[in-house]
Amino acid sequence: MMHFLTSSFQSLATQTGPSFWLPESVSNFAPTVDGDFYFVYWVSIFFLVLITALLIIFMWKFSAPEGQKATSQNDHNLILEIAWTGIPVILSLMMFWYGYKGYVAMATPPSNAMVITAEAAKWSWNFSYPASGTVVSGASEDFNEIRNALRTGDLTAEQAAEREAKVLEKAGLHVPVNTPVQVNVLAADVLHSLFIPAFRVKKDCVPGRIGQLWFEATEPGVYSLYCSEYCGQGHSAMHSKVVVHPSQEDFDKWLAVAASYDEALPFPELGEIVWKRKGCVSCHSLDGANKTGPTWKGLFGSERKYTENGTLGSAIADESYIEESIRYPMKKISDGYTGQMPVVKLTDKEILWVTEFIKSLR
Ligand code: HEC
Ligand SMILES: [Cu+2]
Repeated sequence: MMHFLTSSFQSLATQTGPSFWLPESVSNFAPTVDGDFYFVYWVSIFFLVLITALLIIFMWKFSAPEGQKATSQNDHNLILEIAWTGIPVILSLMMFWYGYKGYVAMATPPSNAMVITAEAAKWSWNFSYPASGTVVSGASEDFNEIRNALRTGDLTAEQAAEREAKVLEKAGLHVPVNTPVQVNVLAADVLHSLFIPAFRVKKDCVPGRIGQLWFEATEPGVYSLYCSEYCGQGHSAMHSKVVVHPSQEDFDKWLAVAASYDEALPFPELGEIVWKRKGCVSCHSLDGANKTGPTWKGLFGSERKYTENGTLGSAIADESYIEESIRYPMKKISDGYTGQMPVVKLTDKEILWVTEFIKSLR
């Protein structure tokens, strides 16, 4: 009977498109999670209706004329009491059992899963593919720009989709379809949480701890991914996309492109790509506006005041000052800022390009 119940609730949930309550349902876990949801949902509706209806009927049926004292003929009914204790206990245990079984399945990634690391930092994602050493940006900033332009009418839906597709050529979380994927989740600074609604998976990113989630995407497409733990000023902008590729070959092709820099470009342009891809964009502006970190406009060659080990100092922002600021962000803290810059591991080349980019903003 239990099996019959779950499978009938699951069949309610087998559609892959979004439903009234839930988004698209496109992972191995989605049908079971949705089945559990609808089970709890219909049990709640059933009792809400039953209890409310009885309440109203009894109020009407047993009301006495004004002034008459209330009397009760029945103060005890064994069968009724067993029923209203036993049925809820059985229902709660069923809910616990389905939840527990689902939790165990979600907490144990298969050993043949493809491993990806997702690192959350204020306020963007980085995805790395250890098998190939590739790091790819979550590109929150680009997606936000597109979203805002769509809202203000500067882009049509079609143009926005085109721009988004362009960003996704290099950014976002990419996975092949029908392949178990294990995502190790890290946090560079504060609590974040990785949430992919269409897959029904979510995992908190806790600094100093390696969390895990896994899934198998069942339908090629592009789905939302975002942070679901309030993590400060830029929290609502911390969203990205999951791209499910129709085949392993298609995914491999993407990975080769995403990993590469077009090194024929001028250094400042490569530096601008690093600024976006490695998340510097969320704290450093190019237009003179100070965000969480100082703007890069006019930074190069200017005199910087800072605190190092509690003592004040100053220096001209030259190549070595910039390199040190990137490699050891907590060493010299610029005046007017707090030590909020994460250690972002850049290659020597990337540091060179970023430096040239900052130079070009003089
Ligand atoms: C979470 C916000 C944040 C991110 C992301 C971030 N920074 Fe910073 N950055 C800061 C803050 C805050 C400071 C000033 C405090 C300090 O000196 O550490 C700073 C300072 C700097 C400085 C020194 C500027 C000065 O005035 O002394 C450089 C250079 C720099 N960051 C480069 C980078 C690069 C390159 C990246 C991307 C790989 C990056 N930052 C990512 C917040 C951030
Ligand atoms: Cu966050």
